[in-house]
Amino acid sequence: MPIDHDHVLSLLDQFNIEVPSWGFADTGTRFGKFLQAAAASTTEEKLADAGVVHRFTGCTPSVAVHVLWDFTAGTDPSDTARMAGKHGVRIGSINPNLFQDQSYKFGSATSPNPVARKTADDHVTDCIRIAQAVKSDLLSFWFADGINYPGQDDLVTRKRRMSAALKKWHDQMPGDMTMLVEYKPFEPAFYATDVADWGMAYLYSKQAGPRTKVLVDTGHHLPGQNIEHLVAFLLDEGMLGGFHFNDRKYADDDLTLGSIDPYAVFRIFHEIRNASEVHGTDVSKIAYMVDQSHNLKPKIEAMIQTVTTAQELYAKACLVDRKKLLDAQARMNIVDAEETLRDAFNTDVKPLLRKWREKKGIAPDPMHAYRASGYEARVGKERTEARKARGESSSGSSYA
Ligand code: RM4
Ligand code: MN
Ligand code: MN
Repeated sequence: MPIDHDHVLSLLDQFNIEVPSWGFADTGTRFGKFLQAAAASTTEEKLADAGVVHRFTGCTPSVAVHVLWDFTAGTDPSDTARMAGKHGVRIGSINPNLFQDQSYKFGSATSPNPVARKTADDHVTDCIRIAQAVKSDLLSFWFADGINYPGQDDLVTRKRRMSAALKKWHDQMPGDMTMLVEYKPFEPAFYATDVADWGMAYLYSKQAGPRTKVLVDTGHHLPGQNIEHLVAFLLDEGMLGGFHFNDRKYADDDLTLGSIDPYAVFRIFHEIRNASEVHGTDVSKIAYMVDQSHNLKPKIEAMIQTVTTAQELYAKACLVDRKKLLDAQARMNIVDAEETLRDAFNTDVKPLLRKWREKKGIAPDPMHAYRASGYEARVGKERTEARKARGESSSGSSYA
């Protein structure tokens, strides 16, 4: 079947990806950080870098922010929104920080310590206020809550505490705000994590209220999990809120998307297109976000690579011949059905993407154009000077 270019081009128009502010800062592992001269230290620098990614890729109009790392207490959050606008982007999801305060040693929402629960509650109230001030309609929760040893705390009591907290926060949100619940099987809790998998996230979300959905971070699964299957399942239940894109080989590695298994990412996109085109599911509200930690690659290059890879794999999924697939499935011809997917996956979509960029008036090869701009070398010099002037050696604090 000939490729319907216009159809894919218009689907690409609707495919926006949110980049995380923390992806531009110096990060590392618990063994150490390797500093990059061009890494962003300040919120303004992170927003400027996000603006650069948007300028060269044309599909990252919003930036996810982490409340503790990107907003300063006592300052007006709408200043940050204005700053984003100045750099050609807007503030996207608001990520509360429920894991760094000392009071969270035994958890936040699920802690046996009422002081910790109150601190978490106050923080979420602040986050809702910040979201309103910056005109964001997405609150994205990730909990480090859990226990390290069997018997450390009562699992059912913790479940009830989580449920009650999420319900309260759901009801506290203005009517046009949605909250996302992210899950993760381990780390930092080593024995039992309170929101450990998509089943728990689904149930907590369901109980919290209709404006709560599940967030699938592709790195947050135990080895062997069939992610596209749970994506299809959540979509059909109207419970898929969004993604944190990254790739991994072993654990929550936060590598660039598609670096390890691009076919797996393609299969996720295939299920999304399938839900829309075969089952009529509304997929327009899915929040596509990147959650990566670029500790070795240059930050902006890693982000451009991720975003263009996501576009390529999404375009390939748009090319799956659904009629042919349905027909092969009806004939119970496994080989034909599978080949329909492989044909799309193996199609070279680079010319299509060049065409899309041409239409948008941006350079056909974003990485090449970015490198030619000399941005990294320039800000590398400027930021090193600025850090020196502030008496800092690295780009400041973040979790990794
Ligand atoms: C987690 C998770 C969250 C992120 C935290 C800091 O592993 O992926 O999305 O906000 O890290
Ligand atoms: Mn994540
Ligand atoms: Mn993670």
